[in-house]
Parts: sequence; C-alpha cells; structure tokens
Amino acid sequence: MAEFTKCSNEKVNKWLEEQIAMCQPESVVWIDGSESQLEALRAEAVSTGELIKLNEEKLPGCYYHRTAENDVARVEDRTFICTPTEEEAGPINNWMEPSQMYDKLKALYTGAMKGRTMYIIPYSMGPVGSPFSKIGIELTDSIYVVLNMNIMTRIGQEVMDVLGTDGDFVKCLHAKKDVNPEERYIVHFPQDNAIMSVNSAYGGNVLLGKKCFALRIASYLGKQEGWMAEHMLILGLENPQGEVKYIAAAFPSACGKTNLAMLIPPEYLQEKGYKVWTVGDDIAWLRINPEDGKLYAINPEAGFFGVAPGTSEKTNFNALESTKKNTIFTNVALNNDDLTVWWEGLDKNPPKNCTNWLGEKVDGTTYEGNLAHPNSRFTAPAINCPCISSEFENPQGVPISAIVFGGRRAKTAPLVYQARDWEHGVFVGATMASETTAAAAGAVGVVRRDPMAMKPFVGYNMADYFGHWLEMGKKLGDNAPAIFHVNWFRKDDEGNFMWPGFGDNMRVLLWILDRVSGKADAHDSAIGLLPTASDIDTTGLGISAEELDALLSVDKEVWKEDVENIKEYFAQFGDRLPADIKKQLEILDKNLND
Ligand code: GTP
Ligand code: SPV
Ligand code: MN
Repeated sequence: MAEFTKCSNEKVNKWLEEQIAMCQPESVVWIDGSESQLEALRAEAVSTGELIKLNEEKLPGCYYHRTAENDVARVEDRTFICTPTEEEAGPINNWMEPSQMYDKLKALYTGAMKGRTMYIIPYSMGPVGSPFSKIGIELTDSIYVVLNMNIMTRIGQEVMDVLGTDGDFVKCLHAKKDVNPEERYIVHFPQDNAIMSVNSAYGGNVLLGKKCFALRIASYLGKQEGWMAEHMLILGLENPQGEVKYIAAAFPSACGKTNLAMLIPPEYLQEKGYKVWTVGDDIAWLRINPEDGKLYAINPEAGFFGVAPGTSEKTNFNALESTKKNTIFTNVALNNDDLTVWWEGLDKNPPKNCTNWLGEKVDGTTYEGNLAHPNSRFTAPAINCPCISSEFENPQGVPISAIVFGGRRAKTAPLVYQARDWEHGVFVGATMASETTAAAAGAVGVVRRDPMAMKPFVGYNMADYFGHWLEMGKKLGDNAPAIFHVNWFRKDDEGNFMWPGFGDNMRVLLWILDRVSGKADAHDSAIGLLPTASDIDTTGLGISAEELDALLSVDKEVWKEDVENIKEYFAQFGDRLPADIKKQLEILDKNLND
C-alpha cells in the first residue's frame, strides 16, 4: 500500500487507510493549499496535456480544459441517494440499498488509481471557522479536480486545523477511472456523510463540495439540524440612500442565477444610485439567527462555476470580468492564434484558427455546429467579481428580505407575482416547472417539474423537504421573508422572448423590494398577488403597455392544465405530501374555476 502521512484526526486516518487500500494509488499527496504546490500541479497538468496554459498577457493565470465527449454535464439518471429505506430517498431520487451499492462501487474502485496519484483535499464549505461552515475531504486522482476545488472552495491546511483531532467531515471519494458512462455513478450516503463518484471528470459530478455536498448531503443535514441548503443565488440591492436589502433566488440549472446575481442596473437606475452586490450565484445555506429570529444566508462556495455560452460584455459584464484571471475554462472553444477562449454569444467574431469543444481543428468563421459546448463553463474565483459583496466572507451571513422562485416557462407564468404568505410561497416553490437545459444530460427544452429548483439536488424524500420548508416558516413566523415567482423567459407566438431580461430584471427586483417595504401595491388573482402594469418601471425600456400587460397576464385555461399536471405530480408522494400543500392546491383549483 502507498505510504501516506497521517494527520492528527484518527477518523480521517482510518478512512484514508481504507480508501487507499481499495483504490491502490501509486502515491498519495496531501493538498496543503500553498501556491507553490498548486503551481507545480498546474505545470504537471500542462506537461501531460490535461490543461493548456492560456495567453498570459490577455488571460493571466488562466487554463483551458476539455472533458470527454460523453462527459459534459451532470448525469441525473446515474445519481443515487442511498438511504436505508427507499421511502427516505423518495420517489424523485434514484435509490439503491446502501450495502448493495457499496459492494457495486467497491468493485469499480478496486485498483482504480493504480499507477496514479491520489490527492487529499481538505476543504471548507463556507468561510473557514464560520458557524455555518462544514468540512469535507475529497480524495481524487485528477489534478483538474484539485485546481477547480481550489477555486470553488477554501482548501488546505487551515481546514485541517479547524477540523482538529476529533472533528467530523464529509467523506468524498472521486476516481476518474476510464470515464465509462455505462459505469458512471454519483452516489450519496446521507446517513454515513459520504459521497462516491466514479467514471466522470465533469464539474457537477466530481467537484464534490458543490452539488453533492453543499446541496444533497447538506439538505439532509439541514433537515436534521433545522436549517436549509438551497439552489439559490444571493444578491444585495443597494438603494440611493445606501441601504442594502438581500434577496435569495432559486432558478433551475442554466436559468439565470449567475446573471441575476451580478446584474448591472439600467443606466437611469445607476444614475439614481442603485447598485447590485453579489454574495453567491448558485448555492445558499440559510439558517435562523438566534439573536433576531431572522433568516440569514451564506454562500458556501468561493468561486463561480458558470455557464459560458451567452456570457458577454453586454449580458453579464461582471461574470466576464471575473474570468479574466486565474480561471479554468472547460469545453469552450480555443483560439489557436492567441491562446484565448471563445463561446457562442461572447461576440460576433469566432476564431478562424479554432479548436472546438470536441478537440477538432476547425475554421470557426464557417463552422456550422457549436464551437463551445452549450454547457461549457468557467471556474472563476469569486474575489475577481467587480461587484462582489463586502459581506461575501461574513461568517454570520446576510439577512434575507425576499425569496424568489423562477424558471423557464414559455407560457403560463407571468413576469412576476407574489405569494400571499409563506405557506402559499412554499406551494409556489413546490409547483415550479421549467424547460430543461444543457446543464444535465438528456433532452433540452422539455417542461418538467423542478420544485424549488432542487429536483436534482434534494438528498431525501421531496415530500419531507416540502414539510421542512413549512416547518421553517412556522419557526420564522412574522420574520419570514416574502416569497415571489418570476419568469424572464415568457415567449410570444413567434417564439421570441417578450422580456429583455438581464440588467432589466432589476425593474422587477425593485417592485419586489417595494412590496417588502410596503411601498408598492398588488392585486390578488387566482395564482397570487400581481403588480399593476404601472407599478413596473419601464423607463427607457421600449416595451408598450400592451406588451407589459401580456407579460403579466394569467391565462386561466393554461393554468387549469398546469393544475392537472401538478395533481399527477403530487400523486407520487401519496400520504407523505403535507396537508398544507394539498390545501394550497385546492385553493388554486377553486380560484381558477370561480
Ligand atoms: P447553473 O450554474 O447551471 O445553476 O445556472 P444559472 O442559473 O446560474 O444560469 P446562468 O445565469 O448561467 O444562465 C444560463 C443561461 O441563461 C445563459 O445562457 C444566459 O445568457 C441565459 N440568461 C440568463 N438570464 C437571462 C435573462 O434574463 N433572459 C434571457 N433571455 N436569458 C437569460
Ligand atoms: C448546475 O447544473 O446547476 C450547475 C453546474 O450549477 S454543476 O456544478 O455541474 O451542477
Ligand atoms: Mn447550479
């Protein structure tokens, strides 16, 4: 067995011994988080071709990487929640009995790292030492994973110091193996605090601090311990008086979280003094502050693993700026002339001398297909973001004034509406639906139900998860944030987006915060509280009153169809579906038929 240096935590040592015996790496290396060690790993990855060093003048400290063609997105059908009973995992998750799954995985991991190096990455989700934070240790045979984890989380010796001799940690094992999609498994054992990933090297499947830990395992821990782990951005909106209010928003994968989190307000609002500050773009951990009883959130991550296509100076200047240094680009197109990167939507000048995401040398100016994969991504340090919030590292988090749900709905959902109260808001989240995107393997553009944008990420029974949300509302009482639903993706009959989106979404956020502070009106409708068109500021927007009316309209017939679909969807939860959710469905049904 390969030698390894023991640490002062015997639980860690015992687990390491078992994993090393099983994976049989040639050598074992602790990641201490030092720049010299990381720099040596970058050089090694460049020497083997795993990474390409990009233009040091234009993109200092940046690297380019391509994954295997069949390994470009999360694989939901190969993602498992292995709880002792199938009921605990619920009807939405794939399940296998834990000991059976351990046996299956053992066969796959045995000898999987032969001739390779195993890296031990201690990491903290959340600022090191924050009361919100939790520690994980990821073992991996991929330098790409080490370098990405370094951007996305806080890694290294300081984390081991906090863990101490007896601290608990999430056990994360990743082996790249031969990237065989038939034997790819992303497996969670919530009761054992353990995650095992094999046969992939793509982001969400292998950066185990992210979706696997910070959502699937954390949602389970949150249920036990009375807090929440959500697929949410966190932003601060500063008004001209300098007051900042925080909003958390849950949209499904590739539905606009990164963009909203960093939005640049329209010029006339900037001139008035409005600003947006980014706390997080993908994951929020929320808990009730015992001192004031309010809901506070942290972003447990340290970087952005953002969708590249569609990111441009015009749509998301701040995200683009964030990628200008110390960033890793995955599955975008490479400009071979100057070693820079390109993707669809960046600008109108695809590189002529181009390598596409498949690794083929092509003429980008005439190429027919996508040069960058639709789910190509950048891994950028959060501190690069020009509008990163001063509260980003605040170990206590930020107080949340409003929670926003949203998705891609060509019809059905209006631009914005407000839930009547927390309970109704939980129902609005529980009945979310959205068109699928390239973020997960499978068909794109199909409407599916995605409660709270957590369909792929809840680590236990979804019906119990709804119950947990209701429970949190009871604990919060009058301190509960108001809940809203937005839809930036409504289309007209020709299939064009009706709302300009991006920076102009600020106009909707202002109505939301005016509702919270009691400054704006709303009228009740079958589905919830709607703004009157005149309450949405359309200064300089160039959309007519009729267009805004259409964006805010609720077509009862379309909604009745949706209710039928919701009933079918809820049926799978049987008696586990909370009574308050059933009650809300009855109210909606009745409102639509009145
Ligand atoms: P994940 O990282 O997968 O969780 O995604 P995300 O929710 O952070 O999505 P992101 O902000 O990266 O946006 C995904 C895609 O939606 C990009 O191609 C964006 O350009 C596009 N998009 C974002 N906001 C808007 C908007 O307001 N309107 C329109 N039409 N497109 C948008
Ligand atoms: C998502 O799919 O929601 C992402 C990217 O944010 S991944 O890390 O792959 O999950
Ligand atoms: Mn996401």
